[in-house]
Amino acid sequence: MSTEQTLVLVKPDGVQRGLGGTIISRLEARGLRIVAMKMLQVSRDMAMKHYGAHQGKPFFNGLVDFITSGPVIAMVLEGRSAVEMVRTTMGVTDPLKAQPGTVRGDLGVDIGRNLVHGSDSTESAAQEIGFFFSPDEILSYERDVDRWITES
Ligand code: IDP
Ligand code: MG
Repeated sequence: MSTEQTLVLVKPDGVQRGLGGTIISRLEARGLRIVAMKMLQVSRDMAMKHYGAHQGKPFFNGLVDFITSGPVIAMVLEGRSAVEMVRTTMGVTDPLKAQPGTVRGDLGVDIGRNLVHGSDSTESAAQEIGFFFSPDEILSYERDVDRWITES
């Protein structure tokens, strides 16, 4: 039950479909605090690093093409159990199998166009945050509302 940081990307399909605000709203509404955010176009080099664990899989080249195909919105979100909070709010990888009520389950249909990325562990979050943000881009602040989101 500790405070964590996680990396979230609204992928190029989310930006193109005008779903950036919707996706960010759903995460904010769960109480997560945005501590860094920017828009950028991911380079192939960055994509290979970010998705390094998938190198060699049949979908890897398509995944790199996709994630570099247009601007993304990158964010660091912070909060209690932030990694799991983001993963459950996103839904499972394949939108067809994702539960209604999740971003992917409500808004997606294709595993190769699943709208959003969220780190899968605190270890990968630390690594991915380092790919996308320098330490001085990550803010540290509290909100009065935080005491209404978690008991302690
Ligand atoms: P995750 O995004 O839910 O963590 P991962 O297994 O880490 O899912 O896969 C990374 C990304 O690779 C997925 O979000 C999706 O965009 C893409 N991907 C994964 N499996 C497939 C597949 O079977 N076909 C096409 N793309 C895939
Ligand atoms: Mg993953």
